Amino acid sequence: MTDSFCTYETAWCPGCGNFAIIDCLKTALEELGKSPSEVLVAAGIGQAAKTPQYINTNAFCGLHGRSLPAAVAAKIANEKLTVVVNTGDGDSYGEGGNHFIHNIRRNVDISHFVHDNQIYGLTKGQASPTSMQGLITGVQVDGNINEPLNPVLVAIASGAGFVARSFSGRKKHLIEMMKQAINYKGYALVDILQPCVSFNKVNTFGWYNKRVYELSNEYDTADKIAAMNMAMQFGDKIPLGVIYKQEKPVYHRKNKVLSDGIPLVDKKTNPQVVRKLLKAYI
Ligand SMILES: Cc1ncc(C[n+]2csc(CCOP(=O)(O)OP(=O)(O)O)c2C)c(N)n1
Ligand code: SF4
Repeated sequence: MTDSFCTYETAWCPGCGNFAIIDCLKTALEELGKSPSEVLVAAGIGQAAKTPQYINTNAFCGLHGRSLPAAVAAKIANEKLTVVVNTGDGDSYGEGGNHFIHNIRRNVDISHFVHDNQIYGLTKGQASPTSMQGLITGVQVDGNINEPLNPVLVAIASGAGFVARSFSGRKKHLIEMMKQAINYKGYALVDILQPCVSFNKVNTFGWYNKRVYELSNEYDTADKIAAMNMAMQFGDKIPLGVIYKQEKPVYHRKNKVLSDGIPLVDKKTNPQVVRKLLKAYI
């Protein structure tokens, strides 16, 4: 890996899965031949959401759960930008859960990399939407009573065209998933299993490592029902890989104004039309 995307000192705990994920992101971008100015990394709030601060690209750090609206807006304005959202399971599936579902329907061409440590790391270990039932935390002292959300299943059921899972402990696999997601034309989710060494003492590196396995080349990524069954496998065995893939029309081709291929930022605006519009509101 070269250092075109830089290496910064971080505030993450030693041993956190975030280190491997950011390394993989930099490698994936480099291997795809991207330069820092061509890329936007967006995030909400959390430990994973600090990623844009530790990588040399354009960055957006926004409100909790609001990384997707900003990311899709940036992509709509400038189709040439490679837009990657890197944020946590709480931020993406909890606070940002509504955006998660509805941006799948829009199918803007962005990649969404969720650092899924099954806990709220930044706020010191409360249960997140993907926390296992029974998980004891500082707040859920008798164990988490809620059932976990299955983000991979939700994404497939909501109509996402590219849905994958990887693990921060399998860097080669993760780089490949990131590259495929970035190259996919449309909304692409990679749910990335990641240990939080400080606050999730159950779903550790060893816990994931014992369970994960990579899908074989024979697995048919186009079969939606098979993909939903595969997505439901999350226990003693956890499949990694592209779980579902289907080509779909992207937002830019569906939208009349954008479908001419000229990025919004490069379009010429007629000042007379703008003046008329403004006058209508005065
Ligand atoms: C609207 C709102 N609710 C709650 C918080 C508090 N908060 C900040 S980060 C966070 C959890 C982040 O968890 P996750 O997205 O899983 O990321 P991690 O820190 O584990 O990487 C919470 C609950 C907040 N800042 N804003
Ligand atoms: S609290 Fe957890 S998620 Fe946050 S930096 Fe430490 S190990 Fe990583």
